[in-house]
Amino acid sequence: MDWIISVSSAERARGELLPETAREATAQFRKHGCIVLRGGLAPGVVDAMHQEYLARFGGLNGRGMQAQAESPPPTRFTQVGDCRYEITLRMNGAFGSPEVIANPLLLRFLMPLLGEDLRLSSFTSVVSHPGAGLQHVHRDHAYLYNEPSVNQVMPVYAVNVSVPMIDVDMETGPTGIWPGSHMWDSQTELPPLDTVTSFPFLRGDCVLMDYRTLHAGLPNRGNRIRPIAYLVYARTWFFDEVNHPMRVSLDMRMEEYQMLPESIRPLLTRALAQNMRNRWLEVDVREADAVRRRPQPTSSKIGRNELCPCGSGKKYKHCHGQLVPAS
Ligand SMILES: O=C(O)CCC(=O)C(=O)O
Repeated sequence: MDWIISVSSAERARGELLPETAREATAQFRKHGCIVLRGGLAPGVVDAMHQEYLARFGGLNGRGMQAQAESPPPTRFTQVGDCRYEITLRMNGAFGSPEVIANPLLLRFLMPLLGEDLRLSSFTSVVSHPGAGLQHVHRDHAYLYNEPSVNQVMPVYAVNVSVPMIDVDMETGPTGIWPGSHMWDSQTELPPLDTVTSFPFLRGDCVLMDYRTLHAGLPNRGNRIRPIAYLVYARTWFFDEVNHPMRVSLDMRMEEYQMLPESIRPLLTRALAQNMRNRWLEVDVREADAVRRRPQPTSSKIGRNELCPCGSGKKYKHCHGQLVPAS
């Protein structure tokens, strides 16, 4: 397959593809709406992500995931298929490493496609548990314009980077992809399932997909839990308002944001904005609480020297509070 591009350890160490590799990868991405950068991440980085995943969520079986997804918001879990769950990842530990969220090789590849000022739009994981069925075939986002002629020439506006945290063989179920579907005229017509392209994912793969490319999680017929991390990068003007309605799409605390190198903070401004919004909610809750605790007046009696409540501007004693002489 011409869209699986091998990344050498020298390119990885330099944090940049060789110019001819980058040219080839960009051409394939534009044509197919997807590529694999095989070896894009070092095995140690991916293994650390998997360890972090296990430490946080390894104790949850399918039923535990289901209960989390059904609990009232806020929750970081959403069901996205049968025995398949999407989880917003808190960006700390291995999931907060600049090597993962702001990987130089990936960013240098993405900048010509999305602009130098691209933004991280979401960071989640989709996990399929043994027994997961075939997911519905979908695009991550609808076309921005309905006119087919526009979509044909519309450049990419968001890229989903999947990072499998384990080697995913065909039994465990990788993601099936329909190359070229980002440019199809109709966005309602779904292709026959037997036209899907699928292949095992390896640790270290970065599977890049145009947000318009059709794909579906394949069934998990094995006995391993299969977590894949998803980093979505977008043009500055594109905001995804469909995929994370009941949860945050980026979860990074202020102290973690402030520890990031200055140079990558612009990439993460949306994490900062979501964090700020949470802080305002906390302020709202604190203020409402303070009002509730404030001592309430015990009597509604009006003092004689206070303004009359009728709005006349006179003192109460000279207005409605005048003493009526005893007859
Ligand atoms: O589980 C997978 O392989 C794909 C998941 C996915 O595309 C989604 O949930 O949007």
